[in-house]
Amino acid sequence: MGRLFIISNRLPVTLSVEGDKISATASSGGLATGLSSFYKDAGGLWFGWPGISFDDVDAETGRKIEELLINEHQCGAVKLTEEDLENYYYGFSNKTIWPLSHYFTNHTVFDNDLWKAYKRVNQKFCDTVVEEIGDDDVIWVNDYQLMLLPNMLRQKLPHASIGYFHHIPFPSFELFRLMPWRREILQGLLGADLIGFHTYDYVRHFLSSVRRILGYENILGTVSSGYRTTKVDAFPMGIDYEKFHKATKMPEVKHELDKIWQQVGDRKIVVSIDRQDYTKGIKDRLEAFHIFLHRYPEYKEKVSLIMVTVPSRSQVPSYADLKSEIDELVGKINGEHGTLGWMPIWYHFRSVPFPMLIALYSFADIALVTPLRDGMNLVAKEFIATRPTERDGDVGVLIISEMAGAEKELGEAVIVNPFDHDSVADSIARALRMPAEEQRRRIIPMQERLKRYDITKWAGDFLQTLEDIKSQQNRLYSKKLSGRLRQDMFERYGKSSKRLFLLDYDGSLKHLEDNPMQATPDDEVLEILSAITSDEKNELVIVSGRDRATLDEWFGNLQAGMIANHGAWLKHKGQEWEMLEPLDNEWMKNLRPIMQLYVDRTPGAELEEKEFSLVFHYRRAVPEMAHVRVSELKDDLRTMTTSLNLGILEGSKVIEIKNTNINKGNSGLRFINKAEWDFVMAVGDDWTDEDMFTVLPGNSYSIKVGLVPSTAKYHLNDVDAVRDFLKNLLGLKS
Ligand code: GDG
Repeated sequence: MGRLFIISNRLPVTLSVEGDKISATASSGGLATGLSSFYKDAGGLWFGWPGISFDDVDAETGRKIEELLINEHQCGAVKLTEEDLENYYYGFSNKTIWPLSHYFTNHTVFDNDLWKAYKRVNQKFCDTVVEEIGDDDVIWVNDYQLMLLPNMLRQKLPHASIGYFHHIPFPSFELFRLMPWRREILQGLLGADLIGFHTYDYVRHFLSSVRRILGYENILGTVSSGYRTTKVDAFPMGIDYEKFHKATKMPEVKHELDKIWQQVGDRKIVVSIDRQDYTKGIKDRLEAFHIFLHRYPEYKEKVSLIMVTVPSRSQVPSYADLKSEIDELVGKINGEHGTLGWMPIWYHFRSVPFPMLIALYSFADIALVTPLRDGMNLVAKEFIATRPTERDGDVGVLIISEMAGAEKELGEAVIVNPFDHDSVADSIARALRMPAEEQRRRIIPMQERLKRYDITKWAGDFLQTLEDIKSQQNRLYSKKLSGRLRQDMFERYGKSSKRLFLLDYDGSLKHLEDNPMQATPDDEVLEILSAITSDEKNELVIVSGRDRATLDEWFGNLQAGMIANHGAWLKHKGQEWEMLEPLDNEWMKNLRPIMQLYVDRTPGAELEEKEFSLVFHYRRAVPEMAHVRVSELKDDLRTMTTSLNLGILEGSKVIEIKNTNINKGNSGLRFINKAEWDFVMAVGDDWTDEDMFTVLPGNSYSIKVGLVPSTAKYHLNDVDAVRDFLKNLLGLKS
């Protein structure tokens, strides 16, 4: 394994430049803590924006900044300008992706200029990092600001291990489909080998969008996107448990606790801490607290809500509006319920230092964490970690929204729907009355869970999975035909005098088109095929699932053999078409009406009748419905087909019923057995080509197009690589 590089929008280091003086302050945020030991030990760097705009930074200062970051923090700067920040960060990231992913369509802006900036800045990240990163390194890209980066990196570093973690929710297909650039974004992510989300719900949503928008299926979370595979899984992010648990003993925290005690005395405290963001449900929380004050007057002067909201993204209009709405609501509630000696809500619009944060977590009786939608929510986990379960008495209660990802791991908390203000109000009263024994019973298992799967475990788990995927690829997948292997093959080609080429067409020599009728051979492919046939030492066979007429029309002028209909028909060079074996298609009469019925019940599906097979196409049908129908249909057909020597073949969004003897292997053998070849090369990209690979003589070159599991010995990345390879082999290119 190579070095490890982390990439995120923000570096875990913030720069300040005053005249000649440049300084950098390291952040103690969760991600920085979790990842630092990994990338530092592995000799890599963390790349991201260091918090200053680079518009006015001259070359000399830029160089000093780079030295400081690299020498003291093992970091590299991505130099963003004011315009980048405005349009990529505050723009597309926070006016488009963030609100849409949190189900706030009313705040979502679709603007082509912002999208262009997002693409441009993702490319800037790519250009900055590829100067440092090698093809055998490991790269971990973080979060929604960089969704195009995995594929941009993949184009430059085809063999690097690339992981991507998404820290926010992935919305359901119904929401994601609204995004005008949905295809590009999904393709961008699928450049990664591993994509991680906080919860299985987000994994499901992502896989469903990939299936419906791009048409790529997955098996147990591994998506096959043409020539590559990507594993998608859930890795719920943890916290630095020990740091939070032990922090309550710090003298600075004790000092802060004394100060709070002097102000609050033995009043009960409800605490609420978040960035000022409309997704966090701050207004709804205030409404619920207001109802609580009305409904439970016995708590008058006995309970206060301490609410810390940290200023955030104030350049974005929807955030600025929120500030005045919250100010107004706090004023209204305090005005209505406050007394001379008691303020129901203590509202702080600022970030508090770490010791104060811990003092608030540990002083509070209740944490009220009620986001309307939240990828994970670390505040809830941090509150649990600070609770002093070692001593007797009250240990506190967490009230958490069912819309936060963290709720999945904190099932013992009091769980609420944040939109149901009445029930949140009742939950506050319930928490205030909860017996100490019940509080402990709930908190202790949550603490144990968070201690086990902490931030280091989380990061280690993600990286281990990425490493496993790479070694699986190296073990399972065929070897790339490059370097020495390629040279050896060229040499053998030169020395041989009786050579056979079995070349699949669609997906191997020609890119797959959405409309298969547009796959007519272009000049380049015809030039390659003619070059093969013009050497009398060569025999070419074009292998295809297409029918005889199409192959004749496209390749009839070439001196080549052909295999049509996946092997049902074959034709030797200069001769007539012949059937692989006498085939009977009487069975079609019986099966056609059954399949037609399924087609009629599945909008978007089609029945294709080939000469010797019936094909049920469901590419355009709603995937979930098609899945149900296909399994029902297979069940129905299975009983009928076994007695008729028919097989059900499943392809990409098709099932085909045909005679079991028909395949590219059996027809390929007719050519293989014809002569003593001293050089055999077969190229194919899909499952039907596997039959051909398995019948080849031992010393043949079987080549799979794409990096996916195969019985072939070698692989080439895609159609362009196949063409390039053949041109070099044939001397069409030096
Ligand atoms: C995004 C996703 C996901 C907050 N106020 C203060 C302060 N904080 C610290 C907390 C916590 C962090 O900030 C906030 O993390 P959250 O997870 O709660 O929320 P987001 O910022 O929205 O984070 C979220 C997360 O990414 C990780 O993947 O969980 O769903 O939206 O660590 O302690 N720290 C200090 N003073 C404050 O006033 N010192």
